[in-house]
Amino acid sequence: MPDQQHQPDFPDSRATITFDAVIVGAGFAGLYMLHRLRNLGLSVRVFETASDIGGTWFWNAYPGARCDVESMEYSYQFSDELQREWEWTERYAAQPEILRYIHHVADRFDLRRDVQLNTRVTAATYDETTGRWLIETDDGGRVSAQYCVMATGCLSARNVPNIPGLERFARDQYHTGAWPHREIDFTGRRVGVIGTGSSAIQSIPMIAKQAEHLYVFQRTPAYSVPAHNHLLDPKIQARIKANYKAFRDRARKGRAAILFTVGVKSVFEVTDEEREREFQTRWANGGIQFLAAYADLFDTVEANDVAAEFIRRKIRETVKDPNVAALLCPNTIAGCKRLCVDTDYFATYNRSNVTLVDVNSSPIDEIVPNGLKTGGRLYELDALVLATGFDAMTGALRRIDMRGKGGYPLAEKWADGPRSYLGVALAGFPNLFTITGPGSPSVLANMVPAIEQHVEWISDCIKYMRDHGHERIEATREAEDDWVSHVQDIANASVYPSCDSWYLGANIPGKPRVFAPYIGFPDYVEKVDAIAHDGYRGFELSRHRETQLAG
Ligand code: NA7
Repeated sequence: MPDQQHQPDFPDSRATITFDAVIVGAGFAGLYMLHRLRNLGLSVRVFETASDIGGTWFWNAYPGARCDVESMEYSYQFSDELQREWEWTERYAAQPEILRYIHHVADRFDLRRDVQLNTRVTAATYDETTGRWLIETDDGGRVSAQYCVMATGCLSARNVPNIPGLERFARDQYHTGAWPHREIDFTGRRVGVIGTGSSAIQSIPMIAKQAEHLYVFQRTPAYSVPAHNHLLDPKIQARIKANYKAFRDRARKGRAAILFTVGVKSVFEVTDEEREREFQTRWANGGIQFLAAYADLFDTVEANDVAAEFIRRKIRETVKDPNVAALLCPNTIAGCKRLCVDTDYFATYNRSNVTLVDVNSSPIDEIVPNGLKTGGRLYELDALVLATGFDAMTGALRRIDMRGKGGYPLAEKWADGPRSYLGVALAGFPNLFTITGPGSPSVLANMVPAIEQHVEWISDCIKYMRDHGHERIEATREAEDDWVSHVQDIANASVYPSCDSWYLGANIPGKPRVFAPYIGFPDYVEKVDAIAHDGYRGFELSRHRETQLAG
């Protein structure tokens, strides 16, 4: 792990210090935003809860954590020198390597000196008299800024399940989304993992290799395809770098801003043999491109089920015990929850030290100091791993006491689900920007290009404001309403809303069921660029004084 070097001393935080911009979060989004705003000549402070930079890639340090987008595509492209000089070692980078990369970027662009670590933003309030945001932090600090940029991440607010007795577990307990930055050795220990989403699917094979016994408590099985990860051939890397820009441009044209071949035919248009060959080839290649085999796999349940059945067949072929295989076979829409990418996940259930426990037919009764009770049995555990996911897309923002004009709380604005204009701005919250907010492609796209696109759009917007003498920007209510409907219309034309997923908030009890991300990265980019080109259509821009006089 990189050490925490170069952390500057910040002056006494109890006085209200002023900045042009405050950025919340120092992951991929916050760091690049800092770089861009600094280049515009703005004074900027970044607040980061964690003890180091890296965001998602700092927190998710669990065994086996790895990106499901290929390394050559999962990095910044704003600097050609940067993208050429960094050498990735594997097809899919593991968490430590991505974190090393983020540290490299921070060093290269001297970003650390404006990042205040170990500081959680607790409140952000818009002050209409000054036209500035007041940001409060958990160390009692207060800063004021003209712009507030939320770079808080889509999967950063951990979901700790409400299981009776959880807090009484007396042995080691971990959440995959807050994994300690030290070696955790499960050798000789009885370990329980709750959850079978992507984090569990990556960590289970690794934990199983060490544990005396591993119990996996599964409520809903997940679809997963093999990664077929391997070392990156330096020759292939050099070939891509020789024309990196063209490679990136091609990727940005893809629906998810990822470069893979997308089938143009319907899954029903081809013969059984042709379809089998195509699925087998994609399975052998590995990765999420599997579900791009045919054009209609996300359009209808029937089409999707053809691909889903192929995955189920692979599970049955891999897992020797037919009862365990049956439990591992999902029966929902494939890809409706993000498709998992694994290394030896299903084969891990053939190990004699791994037991799959179904907590769907018989839910977890309670956690007791020495284990977990379900189905009338106590599973004694030395360590418990919560791989229970996140309050996605909105959780990190809602956990901050955010108030817009007239003290209007975000919690109230989003009481029936997230509302945003372009996933980047909120009506009633002037000069506040959200990077990869709800209503933008974000988690349905390759996150790094999605982040870069937002950061550049926001910094271009701030530059435009400065060049034109505007001090204040706010999305109009009408534009926001239209955008919210547009996002839902696109989602409703797909199979996505038909099954429970964190895209819909369905994993969090009581959360309104609203599909949060925008489907289709290229369409999105075209739309938001046109809006900027039209002088920020759907926004009101003004000098602060003008607004006050008008009000
Ligand atoms: P996910 O995909 O939200 O998975 C969380 C898992 O935890 C999922 O299997 C849940 O079952 C399970 N869960 C949550 N609460 C409970 C309770 N109370 N009892 C039993 N099981 C529970 O989170 P991940 O961290 O794996 O992945 C998130 C994203 O990160 C992923 O999509 C990638 O993009 C990277 P459920 O399905 O709700 O029945």
